[in-house]
Amino acid sequence: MLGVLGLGAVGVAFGAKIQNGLDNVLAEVSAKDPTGLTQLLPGGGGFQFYNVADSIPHRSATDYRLTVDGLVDRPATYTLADLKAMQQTRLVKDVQCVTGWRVPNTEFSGVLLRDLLSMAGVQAQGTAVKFTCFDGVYSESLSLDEARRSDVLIAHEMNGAPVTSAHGGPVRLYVAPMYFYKSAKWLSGITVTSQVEPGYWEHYGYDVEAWVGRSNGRNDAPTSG
Ligand SMILES: Nc1nc2c(c(=O)[nH]1)N[C@H]1C(S)=C(S)[C@@H](COP(=O)(O)O)O[C@H]1N2
Ligand SMILES: [Mo]
Repeated sequence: MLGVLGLGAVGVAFGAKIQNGLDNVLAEVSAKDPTGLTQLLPGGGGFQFYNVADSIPHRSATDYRLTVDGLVDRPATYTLADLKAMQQTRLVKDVQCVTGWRVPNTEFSGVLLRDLLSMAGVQAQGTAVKFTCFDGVYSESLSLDEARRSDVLIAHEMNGAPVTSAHGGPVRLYVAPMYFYKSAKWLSGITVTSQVEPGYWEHYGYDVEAWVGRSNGRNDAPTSG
C-alpha cells in the first residue's frame, strides 16, 4: 500500500495514473455494494486517499487527545468534547491536491487554530507551529502568521459529518489556502517552535509555503474563496 499510495518524486509525475487505478478499484467495489456502505471507503466523493503510514490509524471520539505545547505559557491537552465546546468556525472552500485533483465547495468545521494558540499564550521566541499526527509518521508546519489566519482550522467535521478515519478523523488540520498536503490528518500535536520545521513531503522537495496556484510550479487558481 505504501508504494501505491505514496506521493514522492515519482508520484508527482505518475500520481494521476496511480490514483486512477485506485479509483477504478473503488468504483468496482462500490458497484458490488448495493448497501452503499462503500461510500464510506477512503477515496469517495472525489477525494483521493493519501496515507504515508502502513494502515489507517484509529482513535475513538472519547480516546482522542490534542496537545498544544512548545514555546507557550500554558501547554494544554484537549479532548474532542473540549474542542466541540469552543467557538466553531465553518469554511466552505475548494480542496486542491498538488497532484491536480480538486474537490470544490468542501465544508470543514472546527476550531480556529489561532484560538488554541491564544489560549496557550505564544512566547516571544515562537515564530512557527509544528503539527504531529497519531499515525506516528506525518508532520507539517506553518509560520505563526499563517497559523493565525482565519482560514486555518482544527477540523472535526467535514461536509456536515464527523471527519472519518480515512479523512484523518477524529480531528485533522485544514489549511484552506494551501495545497492539501499541508492539512495533516490524524492530528495529535501542535507545538510552537522557534523556526519552521519542514514537514513530511517537504523533505521530498515540496514547498513549505504551499499556496494554491503560487507554489510547486503550479497554476491552479481556486474557483472559490
Ligand atoms: N497524517 C497524514 N496527513 C496527510 C497525508 C498523509 O499521508 N498522512 N496526506 C496529505 C495529502 S498529500 C493529501 S492530498 C491529503 C489527503 O486527504 P484525504 O485522504 O482526506 O483526501 O491529506 C494530507 N494529509
Ligand atoms: Mo496531496
